[in-house]
Amino acid sequence: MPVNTTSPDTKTVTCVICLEEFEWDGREAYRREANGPTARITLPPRDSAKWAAEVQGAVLRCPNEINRVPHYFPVDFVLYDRPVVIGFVGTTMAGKTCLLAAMSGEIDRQRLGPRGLGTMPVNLTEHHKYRTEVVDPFFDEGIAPPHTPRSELVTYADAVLMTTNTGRTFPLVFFDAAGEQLRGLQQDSMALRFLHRVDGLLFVVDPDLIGDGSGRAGTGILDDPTFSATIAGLRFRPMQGGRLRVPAAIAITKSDTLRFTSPVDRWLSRPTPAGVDRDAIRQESQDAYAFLHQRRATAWLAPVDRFQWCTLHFVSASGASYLTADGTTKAGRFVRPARPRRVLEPLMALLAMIEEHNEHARGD
Ligand SMILES: Nc1nc2c(ncn2[C@@H]2O[C@H](COP(=O)(O)OP(=O)(O)O)[C@@H](O)[C@H]2O)c(=O)[nH]1
Ligand SMILES: [Mg+2]
Ligand SMILES: [Zn+2]
Repeated sequence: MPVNTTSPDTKTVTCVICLEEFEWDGREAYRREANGPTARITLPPRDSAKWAAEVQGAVLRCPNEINRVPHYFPVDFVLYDRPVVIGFVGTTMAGKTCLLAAMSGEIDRQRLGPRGLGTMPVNLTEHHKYRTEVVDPFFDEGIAPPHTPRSELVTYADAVLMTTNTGRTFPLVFFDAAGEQLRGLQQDSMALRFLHRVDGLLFVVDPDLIGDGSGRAGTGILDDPTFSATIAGLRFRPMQGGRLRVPAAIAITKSDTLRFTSPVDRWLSRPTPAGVDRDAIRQESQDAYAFLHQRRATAWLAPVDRFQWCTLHFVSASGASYLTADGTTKAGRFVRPARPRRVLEPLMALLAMIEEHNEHARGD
């Protein structure tokens, strides 16, 4: 871009939908009309008295069209610190979609408030659609989020604008990195942008796939190839002593199925701490490590060896068991409305590690 057309408000911003970085002049924006079409507008200068009113509801158009369809996201997401990007990694049916819906619902219900984190309302159409179509039915009626077979390796899942009690505001963006088709990882531009940009990884472990420690393997499946593919894909990221400097957490999900198993029972019934309880995180990590190790689930423990910082957690997205279709019950629902257990613990641990160790997440 020629220098003389660059406005003093120009800055590099990140699209929260596809993670493309682009230059934004601080002025060009769009406004969604009632029925779809989006009108181009010019925002007044930032120091203008009209700015605050004009910026309400304004969206940016990302220059990176997906399948030739443009996408837009609220200006709010580029007005504060750069986004913190969290990726959910795990095989199909591991429980990623349910865990994400549980976390997103807990965040919307302000359950991070007592822990010093809040959200600012943003009119992100995608978030509202996700909330009304997926999160609310899960919380209100126990309807399982739809299982959607996908062709993409990495997909946008949800974004919120977080505020901390120290006055920081940043977009928190969730991506689903199922990697159901690992083939072509290096050619997929979305997957590459994600691997370059991701600030924290959440590895989702399905205890159903793991044996009970008596030598009987749960399903005979001894690995989650999405873990190894993601770790391999991150090899160009900064390392320290051979370990990746990207914070990671392992969430053993569906822990409601282990609620009578020690030590899972103790963790599931434990009250939520205020803020981040580092001693509790260390103890739970040790317990969860021992739990997986005893069951010879060593492949699922790979992140502990490969990442400089990795915590482990027992969580349940639904807090209740899943009903299998048997003629009387409809497929795709849990016995009760969702009552997630400890789903915010891995997120709190990741955010604390990111804050502490990731230079980028501290803002510009
Ligand atoms: N009991 C129990 N089952 C769960 C839980 N989360 C997921 N499931 C089961 O696992 C299935 C797959 O979950 P899903 O989130 O779609 O997995 P994904 O393919 O990794 O996104 C669901 O349909 C449920 O049957 C949970 O917290 N508790
Ligand atoms: Mg899914
Ligand atoms: Zn984009």
